[in-house]
Amino acid sequence: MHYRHSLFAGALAIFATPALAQTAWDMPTPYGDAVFHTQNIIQFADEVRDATGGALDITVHSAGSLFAHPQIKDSVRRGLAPIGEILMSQLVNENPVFGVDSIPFLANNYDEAHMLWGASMGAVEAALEAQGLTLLFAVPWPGQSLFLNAEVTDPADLRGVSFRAYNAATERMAQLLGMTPTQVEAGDIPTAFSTGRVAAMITSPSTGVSSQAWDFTSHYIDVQAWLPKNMVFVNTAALEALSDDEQGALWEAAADAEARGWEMSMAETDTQIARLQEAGMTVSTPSDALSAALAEVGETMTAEWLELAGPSGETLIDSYRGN
Ligand code: PCA
Repeated sequence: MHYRHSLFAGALAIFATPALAQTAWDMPTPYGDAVFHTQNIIQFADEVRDATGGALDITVHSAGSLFAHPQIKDSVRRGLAPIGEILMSQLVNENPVFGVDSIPFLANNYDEAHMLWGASMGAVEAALEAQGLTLLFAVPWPGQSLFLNAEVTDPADLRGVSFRAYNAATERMAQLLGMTPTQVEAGDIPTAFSTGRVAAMITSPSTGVSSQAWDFTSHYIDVQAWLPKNMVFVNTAALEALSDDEQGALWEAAADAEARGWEMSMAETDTQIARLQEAGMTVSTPSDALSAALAEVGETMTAEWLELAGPSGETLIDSYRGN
């Protein structure tokens, strides 16, 4: 009797503790812990935890450890995870607006990337909203540049090279340059090179450093052709199940993470190029012939995107260029 009574008292004490109102969220993300996007998100989760006194506790599962990158969006849509991060252009097949940040030379510096985001954010939000998802924030990678095994000044030397792609746009770019593309997730880059599946890639100096590109490529050509974004989004029903205070804390931490992420990205561009050079890579600017070939690819891909996106795409590009 006495024993049962004390158990009951213990249960009452537990129910009286406010910590029981805790919400634990698992957050799948695609990239490794050393990547600035992941570090930014870990800080975001810390800020949400602090601001809510531990009531909203987000655990970051990086490097595709909870869901693989191609599964993260649907996992959040279906409520298997309440929140997640992906490369936005991964969804271009659903809606062209998701891929507007991956067209070569449409917006290839931070000011232009920011203006393009201003012109496209509303359409991205609406496309997510239609799936029961709410956009929290987006952060660009540094400019995308070439990693090669030899010095290339003549674009004809790219023909036939096996090329690591990470979305539809990088695949299309490779085709237009006569290369052979293969889709490879960032975490699999070193293996794809070491097993000979690919011999070249275009990515940020950040991903060059996190994949230790100097182990399998010798030349970095600084083209900085576009700044693709990662986006963080939440299942709208899960968001609405939070208290008003928790929702407020989440939005405030998201705004901070967006501002901090853009700063981190800008700061990374030069420091990570320097690290590639320190590790022994030859860093150069593109030859005139290579620049011209890449610019032509950019024009072709802009036209193709406009055709795919139709009148709303045209309005978006006009509003971006009018900025
Ligand atoms: N890194 C990611 C996407 C863009 C980037 O800079 C990758 O290479 O997969």
